[in-house]
Amino acid sequence: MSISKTLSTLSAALLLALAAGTAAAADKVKIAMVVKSLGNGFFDAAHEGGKAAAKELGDVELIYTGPTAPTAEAQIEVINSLISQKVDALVISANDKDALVPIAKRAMQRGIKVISFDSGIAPAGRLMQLNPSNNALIGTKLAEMASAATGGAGGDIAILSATAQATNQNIWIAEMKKALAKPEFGKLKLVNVVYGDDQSDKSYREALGLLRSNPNLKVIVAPTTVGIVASAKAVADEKLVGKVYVTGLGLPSEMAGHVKSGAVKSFAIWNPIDLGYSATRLAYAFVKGKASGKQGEQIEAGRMGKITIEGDGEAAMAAPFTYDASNVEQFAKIF
Ligand code: RAM
Repeated sequence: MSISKTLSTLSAALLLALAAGTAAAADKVKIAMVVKSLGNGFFDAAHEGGKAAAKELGDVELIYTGPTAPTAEAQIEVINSLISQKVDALVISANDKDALVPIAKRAMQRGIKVISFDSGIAPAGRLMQLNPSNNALIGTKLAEMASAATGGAGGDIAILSATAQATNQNIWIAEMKKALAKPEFGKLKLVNVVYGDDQSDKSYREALGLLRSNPNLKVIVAPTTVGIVASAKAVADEKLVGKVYVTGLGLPSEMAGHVKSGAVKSFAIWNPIDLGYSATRLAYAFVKGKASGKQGEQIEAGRMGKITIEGDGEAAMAAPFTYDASNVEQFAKIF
């Protein structure tokens, strides 16, 4: 075979391979996971789960994205661009349940399946919401851990949350307040709620503010993985370990050192990898016409089994798991 013939055979083969590659990409189900903000370890773990689901399904292209700061405005911009890219599904952790409704509706009008997970969009703007756990259970858990941190003695407690608009934190705080109204938590007094916006530096400054303006503070409860780390750091830096305890929702990988230092006795979380995995699986089922979001529906979610849609188009995963000095190191290797 002449050199030129060999070359043209080669380039023809190359073109065929390229064409096949493009076709395969075009046939793929495009699922975009839009998180509250990038650079948050919790969402990195959810992304891991999403990638595992995409790999198992085989025909999924997973796009992982979100704004740099957790605002609804920035998230709307991201979603707008995903609509232009003609994704098949959006899996959103919302920075504001109401502000995202119009853009989510626009996406749905164009045939894009929109579901929310972690932090929900209001029912009009999504086909379903996947909660990591039962909301009341999370609220009670937060109150229980705060009480345990005081050794049952009670005293002043404060909450350091994410953004003031975060759907999930606001629901959990409301549920925690309901729990605190019960006689068994009568010795705990909630003195303040502040917002660190899921930014490490702002959360740290807010935690310092709480410590300095409440000299009798016994516990900071941070129902956010960003806020809990910043609070523990503030307690350590202010040399208040043993006097003020931090608890809330955190990642074992980010909390192990603070449990060791004594700033944190216990904290809780669910598996964020499973959450991202399930949300991706659910989005796929909607795209494939295997789910509609109606109450009672059971949706196939791979290794997580079937997920059942309850009232308001919501579904919930497992109970939060508690971590302390006895198990935090072991789980720190996973998430
Ligand atoms: C932060 C985010 C997320 C929340 C966790 C517990 O990472 O606010 O939405 O679910 O904390």
